[in-house]
Amino acid sequence: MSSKTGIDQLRELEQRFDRELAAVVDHRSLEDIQARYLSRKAGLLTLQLQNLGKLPSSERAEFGRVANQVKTRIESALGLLQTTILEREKNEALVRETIDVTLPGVRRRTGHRHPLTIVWKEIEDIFIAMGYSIEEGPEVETTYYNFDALNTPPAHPARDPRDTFYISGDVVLRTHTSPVQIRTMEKMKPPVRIICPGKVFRRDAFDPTHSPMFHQVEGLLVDEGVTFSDMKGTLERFHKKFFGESTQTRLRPSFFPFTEPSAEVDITCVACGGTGCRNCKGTGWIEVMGCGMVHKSLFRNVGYDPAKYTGFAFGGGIERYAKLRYNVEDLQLYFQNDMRFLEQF
Ligand code: 2NM
Repeated sequence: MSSKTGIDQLRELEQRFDRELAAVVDHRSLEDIQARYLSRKAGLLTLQLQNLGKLPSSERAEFGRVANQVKTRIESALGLLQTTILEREKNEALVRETIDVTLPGVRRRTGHRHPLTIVWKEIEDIFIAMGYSIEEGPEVETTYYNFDALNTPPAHPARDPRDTFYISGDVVLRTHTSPVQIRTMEKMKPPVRIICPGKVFRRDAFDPTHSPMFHQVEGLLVDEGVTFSDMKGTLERFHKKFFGESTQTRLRPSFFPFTEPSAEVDITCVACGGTGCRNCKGTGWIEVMGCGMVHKSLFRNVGYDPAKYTGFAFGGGIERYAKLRYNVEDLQLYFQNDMRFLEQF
């Protein structure tokens, strides 16, 4: 190979490099051309430089000089372009990735408790503070736990399939949470202090005052020497905690199969404080729950000695307490899950 040809090839390579350099637009194509010409193993210029050893010694100096010139040109052209490209790409990235920190954020809608759950937990907390514990049980019950053990006679109207959901002849959807209290008494000896909240089912069509499913809280306290006045004091304390210290509680005689004596529980009207208004139909009182001294036959059914123990029980609807707390009349609102309603609590 003559040095003329070798130097010509160097010059051709240089021109080819200039053409290809013009097509370099980003760091990727820059890295490509860098490798193509300068790669230590297979770069086009590197290969040319290997020709040096094949030249006659008289021509080596000239070839070497031109080769160095070309190499320096290529390296500095690439270095210059690299600075330009990196700078441009950095600026492009800055523009592309700019975040306007003054834009309003995406508002996350956080959930919260359902109004019935708020009231449910509040009732639980008041009784927990008085030493009660929470007991829950099955929503599908046998007629034994839902009726028989609770002293409800075989012909009692509550057993009518038009009022109670029957799964089979002796299995029902519980109509109250009292079966949980029977189950608890079967499990533990007195003293018993429990609250049983949960879903209950009655065969009613949905309307503003009825629902086939609603919620109850029932309470039970059994020990030696428990009296009717213990019951009244407990319910009074509960209502003062829930509705405010000025709330009064009164009992009126009533009847339930599972308690004797039994009473309806009224509180002074939450709207007028007892003076009489539309809310309480002018009476000053609002009925909130039922209560009574646990019937001896229940104690016999669970193996407690009725001569040794007495107890009181009470039960009320969570929806009723929610209605009085939030002044929401229409029962259906609690179950339709309309966000416009739920968001208000
Ligand atoms: C009421 C009214 C009166 C009651 C009775 C029992 C128990 F523990 F004997 F099973 N639980 N709840 C009861 C008593 C419920 O609701 C209106």
